[in-house]
Amino acid sequence: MYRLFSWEHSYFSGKARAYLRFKQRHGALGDGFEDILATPELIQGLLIPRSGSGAVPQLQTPDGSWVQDSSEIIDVVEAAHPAAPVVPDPATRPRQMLAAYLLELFGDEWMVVPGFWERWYFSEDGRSPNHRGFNEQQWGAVMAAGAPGDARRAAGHGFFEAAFGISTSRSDPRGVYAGLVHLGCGGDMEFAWQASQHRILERLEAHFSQHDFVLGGMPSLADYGLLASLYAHLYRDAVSGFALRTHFPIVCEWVERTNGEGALNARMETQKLYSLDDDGELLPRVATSDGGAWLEDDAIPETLVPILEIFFEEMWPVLSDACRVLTAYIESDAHEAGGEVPGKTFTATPGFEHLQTGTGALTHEFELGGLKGRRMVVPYQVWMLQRLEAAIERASESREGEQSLREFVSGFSRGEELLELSSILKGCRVRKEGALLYAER
Ligand SMILES: N[C@@H](CCC(=O)N[C@@H](CS)C(=O)NCC(=O)O)C(=O)O
Repeated sequence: MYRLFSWEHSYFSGKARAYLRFKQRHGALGDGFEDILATPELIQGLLIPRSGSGAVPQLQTPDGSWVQDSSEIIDVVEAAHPAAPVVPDPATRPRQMLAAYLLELFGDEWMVVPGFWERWYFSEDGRSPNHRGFNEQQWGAVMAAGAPGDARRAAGHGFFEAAFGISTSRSDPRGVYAGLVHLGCGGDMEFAWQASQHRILERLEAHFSQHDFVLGGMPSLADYGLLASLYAHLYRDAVSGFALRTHFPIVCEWVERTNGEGALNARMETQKLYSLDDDGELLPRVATSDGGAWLEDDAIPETLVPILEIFFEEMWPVLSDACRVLTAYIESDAHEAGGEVPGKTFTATPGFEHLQTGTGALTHEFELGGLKGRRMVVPYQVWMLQRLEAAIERASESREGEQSLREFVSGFSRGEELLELSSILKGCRVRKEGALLYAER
């Protein structure tokens, strides 16, 4: 059996868990998986010694090896269990493949900023509405699992002060509050990120009004990437959860469907809807849209295009500039050939703060909603682009595949640059070993 070590309130845990539930529901995960609450005792005594990192989610495979980062978890499980695939085959569905990887990247590494911000903004002193109590409870439920309720809540409360200095979040940002600044979500920029998120949600509401999942009637990698932001932060957290349910009820229904729990009304791809035949007997039919499948002929749903447009408008310029900045750093004397580069996303990586904060060599200017900000370069995003590059190469092995992709991306702002990924990544390729990333050069 697989073991997933996760938290209910963790961004990337929601993505990995929903994906594993999908494979399990389809009988495509061998003996299945156990979802294990990653308490501090397990993190200190098991995860860190075995995998070198305390981040969640982490997956222990039946042979005892450890896998981390939700995308690598999905890659490893897809390779071991190819039935009920979540990644469209690049050879036969190149456009859907591209959309799936792009929206995974967008959900994981762009929507993370406003999702992360909403959790901590509405937990600050003096904010109204305020979900600090709920947030203390959900963190305390991990930190003091099994203790009485008041002790769990107190554990969350104490941790927020000790680790994040929550009462001085504006004057002396630490922990998560420092992370938001590193990600370019400090000062004026925070409302630009919120506006970006609202625009995405409006377009998702329109899309899910027509299709039950991103690519039709069956989930794909894109749904799990988007769920990272949508589940733990925007759906579960109290203030954002109220707003999501109130303004974007169809997106909420998709969250329940994709999360795969408490979803009877929302319907799942393994569920049947019934009507009655002439004899009053139950007559089953597929419960999800589009005949319960991805659209045929590698079609991209019309309502998905406006969402991809936001990726190309907002995120792609930042990603391509980040590649340029990382390349310059790797070529500089500050970097030792083949040495480590910063890792995960939420804050600057310990040991790399001087590079990833302020005007350090691994920071760059970016634009959002007409405002200019500064943020850190996140080499993990380069690793994600390398996965996309490999899939584009497979899709481009045939002339038709290459042409189909070219026509598709040419409809987006700077879209054709994606077909030049190899030259963009040439100077900044990274190698991933568990939690750590190393430059190839
Ligand atoms: N890119 C990773 C991110 C993992 C991650 O950053 N996890 C967060 C919680 S969602 C975490 O564990 N942070 C605490 C830590 O890194 O020790 C993924 O896709 O899984």
